[in-house]
Amino acid sequence: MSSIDSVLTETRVFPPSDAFRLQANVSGLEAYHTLCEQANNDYEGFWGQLAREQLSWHKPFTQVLDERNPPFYRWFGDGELNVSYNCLDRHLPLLANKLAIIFESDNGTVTRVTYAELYRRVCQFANGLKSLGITKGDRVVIYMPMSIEAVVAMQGCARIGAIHSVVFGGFSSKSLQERIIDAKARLVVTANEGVRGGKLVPLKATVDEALAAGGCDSVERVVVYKRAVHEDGPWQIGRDIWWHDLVKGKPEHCEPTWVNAEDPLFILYTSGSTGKPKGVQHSSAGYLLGAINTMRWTFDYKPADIFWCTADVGWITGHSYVAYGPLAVGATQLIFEGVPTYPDAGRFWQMIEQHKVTTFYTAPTAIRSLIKLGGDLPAQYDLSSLRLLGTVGEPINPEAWVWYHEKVGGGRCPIVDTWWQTETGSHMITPLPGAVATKPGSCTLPLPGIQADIVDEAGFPVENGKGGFLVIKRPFPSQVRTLWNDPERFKKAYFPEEYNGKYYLAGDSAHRDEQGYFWIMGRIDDVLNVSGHRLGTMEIESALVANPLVAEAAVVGKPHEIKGESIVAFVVLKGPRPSGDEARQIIANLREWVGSEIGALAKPDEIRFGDNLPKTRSGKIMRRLLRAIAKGEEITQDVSTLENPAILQQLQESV
Ligand code: 6R9
Repeated sequence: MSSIDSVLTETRVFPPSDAFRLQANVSGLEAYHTLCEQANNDYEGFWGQLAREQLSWHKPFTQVLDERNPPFYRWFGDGELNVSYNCLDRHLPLLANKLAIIFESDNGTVTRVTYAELYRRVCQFANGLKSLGITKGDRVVIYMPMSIEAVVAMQGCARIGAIHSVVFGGFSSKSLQERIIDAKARLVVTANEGVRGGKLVPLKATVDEALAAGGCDSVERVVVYKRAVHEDGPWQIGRDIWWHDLVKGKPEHCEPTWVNAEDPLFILYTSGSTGKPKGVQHSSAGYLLGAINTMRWTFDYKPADIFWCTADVGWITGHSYVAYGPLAVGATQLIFEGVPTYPDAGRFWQMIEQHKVTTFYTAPTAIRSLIKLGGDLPAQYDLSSLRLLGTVGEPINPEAWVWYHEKVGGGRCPIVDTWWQTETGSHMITPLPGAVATKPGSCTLPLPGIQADIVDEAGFPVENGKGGFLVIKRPFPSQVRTLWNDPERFKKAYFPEEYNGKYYLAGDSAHRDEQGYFWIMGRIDDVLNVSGHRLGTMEIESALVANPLVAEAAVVGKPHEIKGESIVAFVVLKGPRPSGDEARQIIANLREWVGSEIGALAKPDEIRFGDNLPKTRSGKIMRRLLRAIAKGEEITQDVSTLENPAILQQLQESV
């Protein structure tokens, strides 16, 4: 379904309606071009002005961009501010009683929190952190369910200058342990449990397991939010502390710790093409500026909006468009604990109706699964409050786009297909909904000030219609600053020598059409995109090989109707190649194994056994052949360099 061909032949164009354009923050194509020109003519002036207008500074900056030590760029480098102050305090004079968060739990209970109340909660939690000795620059790992508390924990860290690293609640204890060790976290914030789709997620137990597995000596305390459903598990006196005990009696004000613009706000681990996850480090000021600009540009933010981004705070989308962006502009946002298909596939639509959501932002994989499970369900709800729709995470298939546009958006809401990454911090290529005509499947044009291009191996721009590597040619405020503990890897991974270390290499391939619209084709590295989540093939392979039965493994992606890509693993066992019931049993065990090594989202959908893997004479696994085999395609490629051609047939027959 997610075929590149269908994208290539897409010709439908949807210009913004007059009604939308006339009220838009950036109104009309000319306004967009004017902004782009301003940025091109005076790059620093453009960003500097935005940073002065959109951020509240404790100490104003005098220098916009410092490029003396590429690719370690600094933005607004002598300024001081506090991100939590920008998300809370500065709204209080006018918006104290405005709703900041409408939280809906898995079973439908709704909790509403105003800006004044959120401010109190963040301050109390920040004071709690201080009472545990956490100070500026300390790392705090957050392993939480979707909740008001998750946002409070992130904002609380920001308030005192502590660096958070949120780990998605679906990750295993092993993945959690790895991240805690790499970040040398002093504190872990978790919940006793999470609830998703009526099922309990044992978060605290997973933290216990991670910490017991060793190497986590840096962790002094574990703060546990009671999402009380169940009996409490084991408790380590002296280490574990209940959230409610921590904040009890703490002052409701906490002076923000002023930090340098470049001080890290957070680290977020993401998959790269080699085994270890990359600790993407973001700045304070530049990052927040990206989130604010895109709330205004891409989401056309208006004070009366009810904004809903369905992403979990464990991903970058949940950082920029749940924990920071909406609060920084003073929006009212909906936060949802559960899953789109519980109690049925009408849950999202029911919630949009109930809370009168105006701006809805979700992933293509969710849209595809909701089409499949209940394509007619949106019609049963009143979705007339919606005015803007968005997608993120992977290319959206034109047919899913059109369904979203018609069935959810009533043909009236623009769709912003936002291309960006953990590393870019905020949207890079996306329509401005009141300015740029959309085409189903295209993320359209770069935002003002974003110098995106498509180049060949040597760094020369490719002509329209030709595929190439997506790069960003100039530094921008919200970009990744470095990889935690690994500046060398940062340089190598993102600023290759082929481009004189100047261009940011996104790791995606793309092409442009005759109007200059960008169409993302997929990753160029060994990274899979499963349900909009990045997974390194190496990570999964390493997990498989860590199993005592496994000698060798190669993992590839295969197009999947709902998940975008599914995971196919080719495995060589140390013992003889199994068949029948024995093979089925080992497959089940290996899937569980990967689930516990990395997390359920990394479990291979398919595992095939071979006596060997197709390799070149120099011993390199020929992944393109494995990809073809996984798709059931005939092998037309040249296999003459293969050391063991006979293996191909065996793997093809091993379904
Ligand atoms: C925000 C996020 C980044 C990778 C990126 C690309 C894919 C994201 C996309 C898209 C096509 C879009 N991707 N948005 N592909 N169209 N609108 O998803 O960050 O988890 O780091 O993934 O996701 O391949 O390189 P992250």
